Formats: sequence, C-alpha cells, structure tokens
Amino acid sequence: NVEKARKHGGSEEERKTWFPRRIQDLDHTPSNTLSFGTDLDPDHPGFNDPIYRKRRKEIIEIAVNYRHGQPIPKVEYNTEEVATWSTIFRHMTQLHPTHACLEFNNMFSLMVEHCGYKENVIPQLQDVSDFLYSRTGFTLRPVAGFLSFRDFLAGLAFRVLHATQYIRHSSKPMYTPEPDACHELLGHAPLLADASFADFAQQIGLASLGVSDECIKRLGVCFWYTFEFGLCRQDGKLRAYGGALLSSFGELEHCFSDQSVMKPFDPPKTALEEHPITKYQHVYFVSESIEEAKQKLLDYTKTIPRSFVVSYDPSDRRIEIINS
Ligand code: TIH
Ligand code: FE2
Repeated sequence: NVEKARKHGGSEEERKTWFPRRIQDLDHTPSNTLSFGTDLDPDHPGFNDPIYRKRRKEIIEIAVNYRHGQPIPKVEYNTEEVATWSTIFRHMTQLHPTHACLEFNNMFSLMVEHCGYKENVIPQLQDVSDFLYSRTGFTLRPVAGFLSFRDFLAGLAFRVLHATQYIRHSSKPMYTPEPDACHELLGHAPLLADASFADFAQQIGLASLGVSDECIKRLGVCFWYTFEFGLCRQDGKLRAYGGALLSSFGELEHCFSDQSVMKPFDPPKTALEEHPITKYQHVYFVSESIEEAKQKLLDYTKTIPRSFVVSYDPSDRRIEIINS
C-alpha cells in the first residue's frame, strides 16, 4: 500500500521526496491542506461566521472522501453562494477585455459557449473537468483547501488540477485569502483548455517530482508568480494570465494600479522572492509572452538536480522513470 510505503518505508529523504507514479496514487498525496484558523490568518472573512464554516465543512467532505475514478459529486449551491459567483462573474467579465491575455479571453468564450459559463449558475466541477479533458487531457480533482507546493505540482504532472469546491465568504467577493471554486473556475480552468498553456502547467509539475524540499520551494515560487500571478505583454500592453489575478477583481485592479511593483520574470531570481499567500502580492513578474515564460521556466527546470528523468504516458496517465 502506497500510503504505508510513504509513511514507513525508506529513509527520511526518500519519504519526503516520494511522488505519485500513477494517477490513482493522487489518492495518497494530499494529506495536509492548510486551513484557516490554524494555518491561515484568523482575519479570514469567514472565520467568525459559524454558518459559513459549517457549510464549508460540508462541501470539504466531498474532497476528503473522493477517490480517483469517481465522478465528482455535484453541489447544490445556495442563493448566497450563487450571488457571490454572480458578483465575481460580472466584475471579471468587465475586466477581461482590457486586463486578461488573449489566450484566456479566447478560452473563456469557449467556456461560455460549450461549458455553461454564465452569470447566474455556478458550473459543476465534473462538467468543467469533462470539458477540459476533451480539450487538453486536464481533469479536476476535488481538494479540501490550500495544498503544499509539492502536492499541488505533483497533480499538474498528471494534468490534474486540484480544485476546491466551496465558495468564498459573501462579505468579500473581490478577494479571498484561499482558493475557492470561483478561483478555480474563473482563474484557472479557461487557460487549462489552451493546449500550450496546459503543456506549460504540466512541465512545471513534471519538474517537481522527487526533487528536494529546497528545490520544490524555488520551483513553487516560480509557479506562484506565473501560474497564479503571472503577467505578460501583448501588443505593448500588460495582460494577466495568472489564475489568482483572473479570479480576484480586488487584486487585479491593485496589480494594474500605480501601487504595484513589476519586475521581469527571471526564474533564478524570481525563485528567491517571498510569496505572501494571504495578502496582495508586493511584486509581480512580467514576461514578454506566455511562450517566453514557458521557455524560461523550462530552462530553469533543467538546472534542478535530479538523478533520473521522468516522462509521462498520457494513455495510462502514468509516469515513467528513466535512471541516468
Ligand atoms: N486571492 C484569490 C481570489 O480572491 O480569487 C484566491 C487565491 C488564489 C491563490 C491563492 S489565494
Ligand atoms: Fe490557484
């Protein structure tokens, strides 16, 4: 049993750098999610709302009990949750034409046409997962909250996005300190329908498998400032492609204001930055294009020491290891 082997087998270092080899092994990865109240700031907008906490717990049960291969159970969202989604949907779709990159806007139109994206209904994870699978082989897997970089990136190696299913607290639609379904669906899903961006995400994932804690941290920070908070230039204009910007109208507007600091994306340097997780970022990283970010990150991953090479078999959704 994989879980047992992970906990008891091998040396400390081997246990730490264990990684899933088959997609089913993801059932054993997300052991610890950060949760608000303990790991996250108690100034979380839902912290003092017992009704919200109870609802969130109900939805998280789905992720806790989920096993690979099962359909993701549907959630019947209540009026308050749908209203929060509507507010975010309205604001974000107003900002997309001027703030989001072209690839995102193209894919977003597809989601509206073929995947039921609209203002007054929250899409179900399973429906979005099916759509992404048909486009790029990506699927969604429900998760209870923030994952460690190691566990989150391991999912990307298999073209799996760990996705939360609960909705942020209704008092603060413009920004939430932790991922929620609005973030996954509005921020990440559209770009994962784009073939080139899907490759980009998987490359980061593959590069993370089995590397040391220190290397995971650096790769994770590069992931943070691209996949979550990345910006690029298109036709001389600044455009967001990071999912955490594309699901937060508060942070997107902050980022485009004169209060934010921009630096060129340069993985060896970017990797050493701080990365606040429950506040607006103090710095953002800009690439000349998404392609450029992808290439720079790929070059960077080649400098990460690892004694083997990995390759992905998409028909089996399995990782092959070539010892070198
Ligand atoms: N801050 C994002 C939002 O409000 O949509 C959610 C997060 C993504 C990543 C970290 S927090
Ligand atoms: Fe995210």
